[in-house]
Order: sequence, then C-alpha cells, then structure tokens
Amino acid sequence: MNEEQTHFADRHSLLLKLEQYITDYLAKDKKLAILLIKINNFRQLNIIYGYPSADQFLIDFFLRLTSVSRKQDYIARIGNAEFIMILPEIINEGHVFLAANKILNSINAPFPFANSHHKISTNIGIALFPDHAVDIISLMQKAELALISSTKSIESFSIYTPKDQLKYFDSWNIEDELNNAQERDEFQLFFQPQVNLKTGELFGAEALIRWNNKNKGFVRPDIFIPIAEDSGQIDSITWWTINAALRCIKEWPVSETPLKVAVNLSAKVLNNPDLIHSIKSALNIWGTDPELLTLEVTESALMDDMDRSFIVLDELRTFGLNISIDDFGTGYSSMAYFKYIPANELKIDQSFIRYMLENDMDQHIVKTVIDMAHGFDIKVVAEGIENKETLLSLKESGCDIAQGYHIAKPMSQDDFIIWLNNYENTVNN
Ligand code: G
Ligand code: G
Ligand code: MN
Repeated sequence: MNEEQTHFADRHSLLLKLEQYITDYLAKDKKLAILLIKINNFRQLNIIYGYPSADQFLIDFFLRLTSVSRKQDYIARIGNAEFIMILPEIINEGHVFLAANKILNSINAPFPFANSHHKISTNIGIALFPDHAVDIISLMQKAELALISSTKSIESFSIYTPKDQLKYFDSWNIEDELNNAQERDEFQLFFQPQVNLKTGELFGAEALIRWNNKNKGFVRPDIFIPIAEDSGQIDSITWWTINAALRCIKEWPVSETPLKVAVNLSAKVLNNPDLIHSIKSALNIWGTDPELLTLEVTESALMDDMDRSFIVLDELRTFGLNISIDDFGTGYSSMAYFKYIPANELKIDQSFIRYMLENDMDQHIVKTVIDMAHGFDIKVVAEGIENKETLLSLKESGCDIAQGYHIAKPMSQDDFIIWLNNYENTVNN
C-alpha cells in the first residue's frame, strides 16, 4: 500500500516529528511516550482475505487508533504491520497505562473482512522520554525491547523496564551455552506415552527435549527453544531431536503394532529448504518406516507462511510421514483453510481439555473439533488429560488418542522402556 492512498505517515516523517519533540522537550523538561504497536498474524489476513481487504483493514485499524487519540498524538505506520504512536505531554507511567488500555479496548472488537469479522491480536511496546532514553535511536530500541517482552508474556502491552534489557542480554549467554550443548551431550529426550482410546493399546509417544546445562541445571524448552529460534540454532537442535528419537525407538520393546514417535517442529524449521532432505536421510540412516514418525507443527506455525508450509507438509505426507497439528484451537483456525491442511492428526490443546468436565463450552468445543476432524478423516489426540473422568468422557466423545499426566508424565528413555514393559490396558475398565 502506498502512502498516498491511505495518508499514513511513514517512518521518515515519524523520525522527523520525534526529533522536533525531543529537541523541544529536552529544554522544557517534559515527558512523552512512544507506543510501538504490532499487529500479529497480519500475513495470515492477507492470505485469507486478500490484499484489498487487508489494506482496508489497515485503514480501519488506523481509524480506531485515531478515534481514541488526542489531537496532539501522532500516528505513523513504520512497517507492514507496525504502527507507532507518539503521545506528547505525558504526566507519568499511569497516564500511559490508561492510554494503552484505551487503545487495546478500541481494537478489541472484531474488524470487518469481506462478509465476516475477524478478531485481531496486537502487542504494544512502550518507552518513555526522558525516563528510558533521551535520544531517538535508544528510545526506539527500548520500545522494541518492551514489545518483545510483551509478546513473551500474557500481557498485551509492556512498558520498558531495565529488566527487559537484562533478559535480552542474558539470552546471549544461553545462546553461547546452546552452542556447546550438543558437544557436551547435554540434551536428552523424554517420552510421554500416547494410548489408543478405542482399544486401550499403546499408540506411541511424544518426544520432548530436555536440556541439562552444566551451569544452569535444567533449562525448560519454553525458555531455550524461542532463543534457539531467534539465533538459528533451532535447525541443528531439530536434527539432533529427530535422530535421537529414531535411535531411541529402535530400543523400544517390539509390539504387534509398532509404536510411533512424535517430534515437535518449530515454525522456523519449516522454512529450512533442507528440511525434507534431512528428514528423509535420517529415516534412511536408521532404516525407519516413515509411518512411525510424526511431526507436530503448531497451528500458529502453519499460519506464519501458509502457502509454503502446506507445500512442505504435503510432500512429507506423500512420503508417508504423519503430520499432526499441535496446540489446536489456540491459533486462528478458519474453516477456509481447514480442508486443505496436509495433516492426518490434530492435537486438541490442553487448555480445552483441562476444565472440560466443569465447562460445558469447552466440552462442546472438544466434541465439535472431534466430529469435524473425523469428517476430514483426521485422527484426534487429546493432550493434558489429568484424570480418569476426563479420559472416559473423551472416549465417549469419539476421541482417538489420549496423552496426559493421568496416563504418564514424560520420562527418560530408560524409565519409558520399563513403563512400556509394565503397561496394563486399563482404558476399558
Ligand atoms: O513438556 P515440555 O515442557 O517439554 O514442553 C514445553 C514446550 O516445548 C512444548 O510446547 C513443546 O512442544 C516444546 N518442545 C519440547 N521439545 C521440543 C523439541 O524438540 N523441539 C521443539 N521445537 N519444541 C519442543
Ligand atoms: O506444546 P506441546 O503440546 O508440545 O506441549 C506438551 C507439553 O505439555 C509438555 O510440556 C508436557 O510436559 C505437557 N503435558 C503433557 N501432559 C500434561 C498434563 O496432563 N498436564 C499438564 N499440566 N501438562 C502436560
Ligand atoms: Mn507437542
């Protein structure tokens, strides 16, 4: 979209404006705030609704921002899906807090798209002049750090704190440590069993990486996987995981129907042009039937670059691998794309399973997802099953596979083999 069509101020005008303010405010000892507003999954809107609708959406979005701003506030579009607001004459942090809430409220209601409506998610990073920085470049950096901090938390906006900077630089440390992790043999796979709900027989296991660092001890994957994704180390971690999983299943006790292993794939890895080749050669090296390997891809990872991920997953499906949509229900699923998903399995997110017995709505969603998936010939896994009642209710609803603490927590390879050997089918009684 060009500026002429929409009259959005751009990055250049923004910087000029900010410079004027800063020069003026330095002398007068006044405060201002900059709000960096990022629209999440903008690309997905382009894909689903097309560019003209997405362009119209940007105008609507801009108008909503305008509707809650004061006349002295300044709004510019600085990236594809990023706006900046300058709020001059700010009194204190509380004042900015109110402004951010007002903005979030204004964009909370769904936006019109073609014949439907779509709810938009945004994150806002905020920095204050002169509290956090007195020059433009540092001020923008602080707003970026606050934005990162907000995307990693459950809050929709975040005001810069020095901790954001520390956290960010601390991640460099983790990055260095990650570089050595494979050499030092610090990674390990844990396995969490999956059981066939119809027959009670074992189905397979999800492989979950564990990192026991020599200085920090156990570091959770939720901490180091996002860092590895940013730094590019995720590729080599993924190759390690896939090979370790294929090596481990060779040691599992032989059963009538061989057990499958599911490996989590991050969105970043889907864009690696070597992915298909690397997976095929790993299967080749270990002499493993592709049908025994499942790749779990989150719904939101698929939506990042839908065209590309569908092509890649399609090829892997054709080669015989299983593709599973992880954390299903937490992204923006749309029926428009569901019929094209190259997957044969769907994992309903734990958040729907956890309270389904107490919450009719969750129960209803779970049942609907199961029926819909079956209509497309897709198997359904429920994860996060923590008690017998939930397990039975899922069985009743026609769910195919069960995973959760009620069956077993993730275990080391040695413990998993012992667990397999002692497994008793109790699903049916
Ligand atoms: O149970 P656990 O704490 O292992 O999992 C936390 C998160 O880390 C989950 O979302 C899981 O999908 C992810 N995760 C675990 N192992 C891997 C892995 O090998 N690769 C990737 N990309 N994610 C993983
Ligand atoms: O995002 P993904 O589905 O890959 O994450 C799997 C995560 O869920 C792992 O961290 C695993 O340890 C956790 N998990 C598996 N079963 C249960 C359960 O029954 N309860 C809870 N609270 N977490 C579970
Ligand atoms: Mn998973």
